This record gives sequence, C-alpha cells and structure tokens, in this order.
Amino acid sequence: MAGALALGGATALDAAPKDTTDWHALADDVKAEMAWSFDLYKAHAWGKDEIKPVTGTVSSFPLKGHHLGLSLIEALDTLWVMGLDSRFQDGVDWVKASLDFDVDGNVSVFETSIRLLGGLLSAHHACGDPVLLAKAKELADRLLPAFQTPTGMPYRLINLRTGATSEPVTSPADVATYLPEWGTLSRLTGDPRYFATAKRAAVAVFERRSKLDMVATQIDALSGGWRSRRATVGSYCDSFFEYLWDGWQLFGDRDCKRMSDVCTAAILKHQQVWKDGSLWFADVDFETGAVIATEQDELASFYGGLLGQGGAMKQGAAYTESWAKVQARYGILPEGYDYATAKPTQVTNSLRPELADAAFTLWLLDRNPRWREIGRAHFLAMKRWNKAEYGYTDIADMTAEPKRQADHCPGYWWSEQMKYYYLLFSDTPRFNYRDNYLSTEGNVLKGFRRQPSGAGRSAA
Ligand code: IFL
Repeated sequence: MAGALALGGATALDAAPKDTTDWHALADDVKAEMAWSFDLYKAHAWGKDEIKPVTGTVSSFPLKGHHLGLSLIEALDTLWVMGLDSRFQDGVDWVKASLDFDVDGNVSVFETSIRLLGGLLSAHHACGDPVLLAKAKELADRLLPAFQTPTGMPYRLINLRTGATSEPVTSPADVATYLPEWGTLSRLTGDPRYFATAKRAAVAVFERRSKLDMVATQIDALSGGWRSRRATVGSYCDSFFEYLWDGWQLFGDRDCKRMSDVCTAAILKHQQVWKDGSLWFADVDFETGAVIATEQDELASFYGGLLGQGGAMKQGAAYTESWAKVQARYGILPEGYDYATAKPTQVTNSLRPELADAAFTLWLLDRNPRWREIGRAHFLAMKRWNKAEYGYTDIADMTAEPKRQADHCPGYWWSEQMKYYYLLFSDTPRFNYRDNYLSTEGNVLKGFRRQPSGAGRSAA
C-alpha cells in the first residue's frame, strides 16, 4: 500500500478490515522481551559492551579490547520508560560505581557521542541523577580536542586518555551528528562551548556543499576538501541531515532550519526516483546530479520519518511504504537493496532499527494506524528470526530459509527499536507524545514525564 495518508481519496487502508490488535498487550510483550534480554545481559555480560546472543560471550565497542558498559548505558532510558525501574537503577548504580573513561584507546568521536554521551544524558533526563550529567560532561570534555582543526570539523578518532587525534578523512555524519547531545549539555551545564562546537562543525559541512546544494560521503577535516562525489541519504550522510532538522526541533535554531530546508529541497529535486509506484532516493554525483547507484542502504529507511518531520509528508509516507513492501516480502530488511533489480545486494541485517524509527516518527506526526502496523510487523519478524538463547542477534543471511543468525547484539538495539515499539504501542504516561525529542540513537532528550509509578496509560 503506497502512502495511504498522503495520496488522498480511497486507499487500501479504507478497504482494510478493522484492526483488532490489542496494542497495549503488544507493548507488554515488548517490555517482557526487554526484561528477558536485560536479565541475560546482566547474568552473562554485566558491564561489558555487547553480548553475543548465540554463544553468551561478549564483544567490545567502541574500544578494542576494553569495555565501557555500552549496552547497559544504551538500555537505560528504554528500561525507564518501560517502567523496568529496578533494572534501570541497577544500571545507574553500575555507571556510578564502575564507569571509567580514562582509557588509553581510540574511539570514534561520532559513535561515542551518540551512544555513550547520549545514553548518559537520556538516563539523566529520566531520573535527574547529577552523577550521570557529570559523567556525560567528562566524556564530552575528552572528545572536545577532536574538533581542534582548521575547519572545526572533528577528526574521526580520538584517544580517550591522551586526546591524540587521528583519521582526518571523515564523513558528514561523523562531523555533524552532535548538536542535540552537545546542545543539551550546554543547556544543563551553562557552558556554551559544547553547542558552539557542534554547530560550527555542522555549518562547516553545509558551507562546502556543491552548487546543487548537495554534500558527498567523504570529506577531509583538515583541508575541507571533498574525498568523494557521492551524495546519498544513506550511510555517511544520514544523520547529518537528521541533526540539521533536530537543531531546529530541539533548540529552535533558525540556521539549522534553513540548512535543513536547503538540503531537503536538493535531495527531493535531484535524488527522488519513482519506480513501479514506489519512491526511492538514488545516489547521485553531488556536483552534476547524475545517478551513480540505485542501491539503497537499509540505514536510509529512517529518512521517511525525517521527511515527514520537515513537512514533506507525501514523500515521507511513500518512502516508508517502499521499505515496508520490502519488509513484507522478506520479513527482515537486507542491509543493501537495489530498487532497479528489486533484489537484496547485501543479505546481512545488523539488527537494524531504521524502519521502526520512521514508523514511530510518522505516527507521532499523524497517528495513522498504518505506522503501528509497520512497527508491529518489524517487531514480530524480529521475535521470530532474531531471537537466540541469550538475547537478540544480527542476521547473517536474511534470504536463507530459515534465516541464518550471526552472533552479535549491537548496543543501539537496547536504545532504539525496543523503545520505538514500546512508545508506538503503549501510550505510556511516562512520555509526552506531543512534545518530545529522540536522538539518532533513540535517546530521549526531551519528553519524559516523571510521575508516580502505577499511573494508568493515556495517549495524551
Ligand atoms: O547507531 C545507530 C544510529 O541509528 C545511527 N546509525 C546507525 C545505527 C543503527 O543502525 O545513527
């Protein structure tokens, strides 16, 4: 079904049988899966970064060979919004007693910021514990030297202990996915440097856009020169676009709104492709607009939600429906998909949340039940195919019958789809459905409502 909301007139939705789903029961199921997974993580991997859900062993990320409790930190605000309060408190206690960033090792500035800094800030938003804010500030201070470049765009890597930087060739997403977390830190600490640093980096990318108002996937943070010509809404550029909008949504920053509008107009003008009634976004040369590739990253499936937020609801709904059709065909989305051949180009799936993210974002905008249905299909397929003995895992081959599991649970799983499903189905009073903000990692930086436990559900 394409764009039930936006196309107007009679749609498949009008003809569909009345939905009898008990959404709150489904939310309870999501919560039970979260509790089950967290208890296994606690029993087998407590304080480690990631659990391997098939073997019950562990892996580290973003440091090599050293753990920072990534999954635990990513899980915190999800646990809280679900009302899993004792597990939330166990996690907060671990952070307060054991989290130590003084490690001689390199981390990705981008990944560390969206996951760990964002996780600490959203947990702080949930409970107000000042130690969580102090840890977030300490981490941001360790990342700050990465931005000391002639352009203001950060190096990709930094050593957490020494501040030594490396890998100046980076991407718009790595450079400009900071404003919501760092702006929140400025607001909470009264120190304007975090917001200013994040905004300067975003503006630096935008100012180097082509005459077509497009950016490409690779850029040199030292010279400011582009190292690629490929414009995409997928990997390497995705959250650059997302955080321009978010700077406006969260802080009312008019420069961010203007930059977001300019980028969106260029994408709609040069990348929009309709094929067999479905909308896709081609990768194009950022200076000529010539199509380079018809392959789509699964990561790009978040973009329908962002388009909806920016006011392009027709395209946002249609693009989300394009991905929902692929989901309906395979159950689990492939990591890469070619709309020209209608075939997967990469058969893995790294337990990705993007389609659930788009469905939830669109549902917040218009409450069309169609977005809940897409979220339900995403959740039920995950339960069927990704569940393993010690939790939820990536898929090695989504075309195999049965689908072949890998052995890895990424940290974002704890912060993203489990939260999107729960918020989409539950109508929890702990969340303000009208005024909220979720980061690219699903961290809630605005919209939590602290109130007595046991309060009933309401869709207010
Ligand atoms: O870390 C996650 C986040 O949503 C992001 N990129 C990819 C991850 C999830 O697939 O910005």
